[in-house]
Amino acid sequence: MAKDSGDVKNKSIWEDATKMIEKAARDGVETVWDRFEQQTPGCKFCELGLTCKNCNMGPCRISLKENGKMQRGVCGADGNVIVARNFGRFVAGGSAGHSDHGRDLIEVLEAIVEGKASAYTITNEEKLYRVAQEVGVATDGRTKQDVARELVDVLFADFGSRKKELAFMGRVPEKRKEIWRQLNVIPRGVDREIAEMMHRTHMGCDNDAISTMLHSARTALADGWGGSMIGTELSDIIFGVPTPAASKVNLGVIRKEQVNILVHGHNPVVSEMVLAAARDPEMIAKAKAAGAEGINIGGLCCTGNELLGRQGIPMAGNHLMTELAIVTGAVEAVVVDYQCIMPSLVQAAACYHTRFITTSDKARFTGATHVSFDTSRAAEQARQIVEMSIEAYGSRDNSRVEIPVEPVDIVSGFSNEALLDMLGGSLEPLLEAIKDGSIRGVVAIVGCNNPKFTHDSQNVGLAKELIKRDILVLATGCITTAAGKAGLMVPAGAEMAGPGLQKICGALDIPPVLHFGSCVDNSRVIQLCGSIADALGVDISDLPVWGASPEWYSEKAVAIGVYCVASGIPVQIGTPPQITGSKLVTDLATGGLEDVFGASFLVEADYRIAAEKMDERIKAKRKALGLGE
Ligand code: XCC
Ligand code: SF4
Repeated sequence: MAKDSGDVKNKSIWEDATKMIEKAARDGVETVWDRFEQQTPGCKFCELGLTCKNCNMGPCRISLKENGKMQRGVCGADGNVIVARNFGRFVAGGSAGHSDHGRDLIEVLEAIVEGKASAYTITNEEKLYRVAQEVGVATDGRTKQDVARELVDVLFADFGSRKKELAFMGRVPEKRKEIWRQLNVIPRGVDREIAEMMHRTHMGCDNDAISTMLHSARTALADGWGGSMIGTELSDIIFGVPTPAASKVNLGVIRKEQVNILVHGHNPVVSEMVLAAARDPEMIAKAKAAGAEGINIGGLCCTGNELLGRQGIPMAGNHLMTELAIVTGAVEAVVVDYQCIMPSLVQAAACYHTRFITTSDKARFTGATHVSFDTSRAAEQARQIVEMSIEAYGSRDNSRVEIPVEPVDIVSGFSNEALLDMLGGSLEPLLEAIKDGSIRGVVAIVGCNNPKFTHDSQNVGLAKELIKRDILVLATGCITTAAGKAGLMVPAGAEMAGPGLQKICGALDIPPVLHFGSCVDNSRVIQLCGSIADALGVDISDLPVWGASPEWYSEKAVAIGVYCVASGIPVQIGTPPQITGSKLVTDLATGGLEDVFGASFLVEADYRIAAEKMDERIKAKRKALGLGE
């Protein structure tokens, strides 16, 4: 993992990245790799999770005493308790991020129903009715307005304290629910579980590491089967269900002769409007009057994934590419909503003519241009943003522009609905392929980059290693860009797959790595696993499936990992979270959870070894199900 940071090839596997890292150095732009070096080595106590700042008798830090006994904090908390509390708050942070995003979509749907958001509409009525029925909203003979209004109420209630379980619990296989019942971790309310985690981890509350860890599971489940699932489903209802479409990926999607606007963050509510404004003939005419050939919208991170999946916009890059996209010198504006937006983008943008435009009052950046986005004025504000970008085009210095590569092809837009469609309306052909071993297993690789690894080396390495073994890969979050750049997201990418997967990809004309959306869309993955388990009459933990996040960095990634494990899906991660100071907690996460949830974490920094270990378990699970190889 540690590497000679002097060699640019150790920073990223991509040519577009390394060329822009070199240009950044020439242009005097500091990058994430520079700062990573300044911050290395990290604080040992923090790495181990053994620091506590939860009260003002501290801060405290724990080390092993000479006799091997753990020291205690001023209050008496030992290392196990401190590690579990820190981890619990980490999970709560991630769950809060996804779930608040989900809540924002309920508010948009409510505004649509109330006639207060004229720029938005219910695009997919069929899904509205289907989801409403699932959560117990009567639909017979009712207008879509009526149904949507009640759906809004049901989903808002999911955030509160009056329910015994969340609305989407009907999607959980009964066997899994029984496990949760026994452990008392059925999620009741999204905000409730998050708030309870903050409460439990206050000094003098939950002082039993295992108890805190179990509530981490409940909190994460409220994210996966609650907040994130609401985010996914309502985005589909409002903006449309993703369907397969061709697009392009890498920094080459930035066009020298166009006004380039990059959308970044997570929530499609703003970026969909910016895209609509950029397609407005009046705006295009203005761009032409300013000397450009047109307006180009490119995606970064998960807002990019949302728009790529539904609207087919090209994808400029993932997490560690966001600064480098600006370094091309050809970006007029970066328009952001929230999450994973490096504060450094303000400084990077200031080195060029680039406007850095924030839109969420929850995510303000000192030095940014802020447009306080209001869904009742969405169209007007989106046009304002596009106009600012056109204006910025006038001050672009083309002698500083360098677009390092040509873009490559990608097919995106898979969703459970699209998958079912391709399979002819039933999961049966997929189950058959799993049963006969053409598809030996399914792994969902979940986004993120982390400068602790050579950028995308693990993401791409793991995906390739898995498809070679006839394991279908579903990609969400930042790995989508990586897999796309590696040629794994076009049907021709199946050449790199094993013979079984190759055959299936050929028959369905699909890539071996399917673009499954943004990070909230891991809700699609758990739902799919639930459906497969139900169809086979087994528990999710019996399936030959895995989650993986080799280059994870964020609190949200840990929330996803925990809800996957608690749902019975084991998860590989490339680096451990800050828990290794507690043997109790570490053993639980990497083994003990197996007895509780039928799944646990595998920490493995080398994708080759990770793939081997994942394959071993897939073999064992297939055998237990009576399936051949
Ligand atoms: Fe963020 Fe979602 Fe991770 Fe990418 S993948 S770095 S969380 S943008 Ni979700
Ligand atoms: Fe120290 Fe306990 Fe306060 Fe944490 S809660 S800072 S361990 S005294």
